[in-house]
Amino acid sequence: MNVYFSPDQRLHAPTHEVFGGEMITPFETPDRIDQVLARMETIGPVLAPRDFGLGPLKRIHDPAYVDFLSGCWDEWTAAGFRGEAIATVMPSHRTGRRCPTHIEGKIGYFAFSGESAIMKDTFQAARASANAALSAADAVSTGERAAFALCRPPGHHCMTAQFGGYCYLNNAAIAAQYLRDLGADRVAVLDIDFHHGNGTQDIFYERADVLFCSLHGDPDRAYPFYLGCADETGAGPGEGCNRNYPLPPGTGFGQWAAALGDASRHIETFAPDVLVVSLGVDLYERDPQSFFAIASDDFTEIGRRIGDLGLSTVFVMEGGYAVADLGVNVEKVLTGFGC
Ligand code: 6XA
Ligand code: ZN
Repeated sequence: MNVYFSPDQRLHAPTHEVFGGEMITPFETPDRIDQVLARMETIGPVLAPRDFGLGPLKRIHDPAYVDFLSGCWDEWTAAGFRGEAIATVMPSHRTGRRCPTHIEGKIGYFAFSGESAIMKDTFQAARASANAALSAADAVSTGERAAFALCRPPGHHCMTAQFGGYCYLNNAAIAAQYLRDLGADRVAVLDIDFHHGNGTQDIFYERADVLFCSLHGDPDRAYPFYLGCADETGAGPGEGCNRNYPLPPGTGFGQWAAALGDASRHIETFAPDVLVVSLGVDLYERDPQSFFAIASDDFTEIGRRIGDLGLSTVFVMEGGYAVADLGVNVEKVLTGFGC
């Protein structure tokens, strides 16, 4: 299968992340991409994404948010700030009804989580990452069985108008909407990243044309904490089109696969024209962010079971921070799928 990646995706490289009250070296670094690229020879050609412009981004994201992202760094430095741009003051529901003019207020208005920095080329890198997802969607819409978007920065936490969790544009949601716009009647998004895809859920929560299924660490104990419970099943026309599988610490392959089996039945009933997989491999037992017990060899079986759905499939890379094993685990999913 084709792999889509642009060197511009390396341009976002913050030097720090706020974690446990400390400034640490970020988990989400450009060298994650290199580990995956190094294993792509068995998968297929690595191709440069096409530039789709801002149109498909604004089908998902609020235009004011896209404008904020593109101008954030210039406004931050013009305000005299010298570090990377991070949100330290976020709106409460009672005060958050207008976007302030000053960038310190603006960045908090457009953030839901404070660990993620914006720097000079963050928007350019995030756009390139979204273009990779769009290019993979394009390939599948023109007849390829599957394609892999090696996205980075990742996307599934990003809301219509809020960044966080290392995500600045929601690549999977942008790809799903693009597939709808190209004529797919129904799109299913299966999110297997260790973290709940709160952004993707929120974006499609009231829609009946996009099914969202997510398997993840129980948000009672895991990021993003405030969404991802089993009783979040969609609303309005989208009632029943959102399925969450929060799983406890120590979850091994058997328990995880049972949840995948249930999600697969919902996907089969929904009968989508195409599947988008938010492919995080941070569910791995050696991942520093995971509390699951999923072994490296389990990834082959995970890929095989996704392939058994028999759907045209767009894989969109999300998290994964056990950097040494990252490429191998992604390769196992894609070879298990059968590329
Ligand atoms: C911040 C954790 C961000 C999680 C990022 C991720 N402490 N999401 O991998 O899928
Ligand atoms: Zn994750």
